Amino acid sequence: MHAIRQVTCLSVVLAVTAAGQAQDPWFDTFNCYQTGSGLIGQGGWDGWYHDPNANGLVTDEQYLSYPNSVKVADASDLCQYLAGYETGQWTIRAWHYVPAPLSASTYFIVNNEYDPDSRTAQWAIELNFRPDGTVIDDFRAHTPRPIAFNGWAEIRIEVDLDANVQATYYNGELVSEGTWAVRGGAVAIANFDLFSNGPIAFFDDLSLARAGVVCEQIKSLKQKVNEKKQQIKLKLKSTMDPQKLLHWVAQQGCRVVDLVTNARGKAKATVKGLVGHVDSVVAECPVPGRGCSQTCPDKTSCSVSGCTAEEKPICRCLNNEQGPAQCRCE
Ligand SMILES: [Ca+2]
Repeated sequence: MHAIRQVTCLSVVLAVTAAGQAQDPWFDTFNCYQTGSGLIGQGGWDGWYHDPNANGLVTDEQYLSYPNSVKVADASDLCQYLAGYETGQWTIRAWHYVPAPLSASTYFIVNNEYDPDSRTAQWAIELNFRPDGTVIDDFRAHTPRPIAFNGWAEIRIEVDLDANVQATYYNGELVSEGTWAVRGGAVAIANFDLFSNGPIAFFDDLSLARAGVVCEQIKSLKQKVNEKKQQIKLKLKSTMDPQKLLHWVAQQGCRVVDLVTNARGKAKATVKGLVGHVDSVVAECPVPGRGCSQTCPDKTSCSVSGCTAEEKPICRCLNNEQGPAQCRCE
């Protein structure tokens, strides 16, 4: 079967701030770890203060994106350090599955300070999923929201580090608003902590991406599979602004292919060494500082002399896709 799953704007691999300081939006689908393995030591995950007994399990028992999620239970206290997030507006997103009933609390935590070597930390967010069936913000005035048991629900936290404020949503409903570094300390996003006080919960598709960017859509995606050559040819058209470059990620299992749409919004790629089909195509959001810092007037008026009969004038970004745009022959 040749199938393509729905395109979603989920992840960004690299962004550059307007000031030029690199900050890498981050995501983890847990799909590329061996099912049944412990998460500590993979993908930058560690136990709280390097505790090896704080592990969680990569599992296919539940998942949002195929085939894995991570299961927290017992003493799980999984950390992902996130250095360098000190400015800008960000969206933290985690998908969460809580089997009913809860015997004790299970948590999603974000630290604004975290140093496992000096064993110091400060807490910005502590979402507390409680046995009474509600989720609350442990640090701020909040509205308790009902836990969406036995299904996937979105945790979304909109953080403005420049203004030191946040808004936390669960399953589409506002839980709390207020100061980000509410207990003091650095105004930063420093660590994700998946913590259980005993009961089972699952996390999938965790991401940290720039806020306020709108993903473009795929107009069409074709894939031609050559079983004999074990290769897939992909052809993608997007509805993107033709002046912007946009990256797409095609995934088959753990193989990832980066597709960069050109100024006409198209991309092609040949994926070798594969059989079957591409599992999914994910669009990265266009982000400030990436793509053309200046644009050609428009794609029809982009003109340059010296193009051969086979070539057309096309608008391209310079300097590794971060500089100004220029019309050239391709
Ligand atoms: Ca997954």
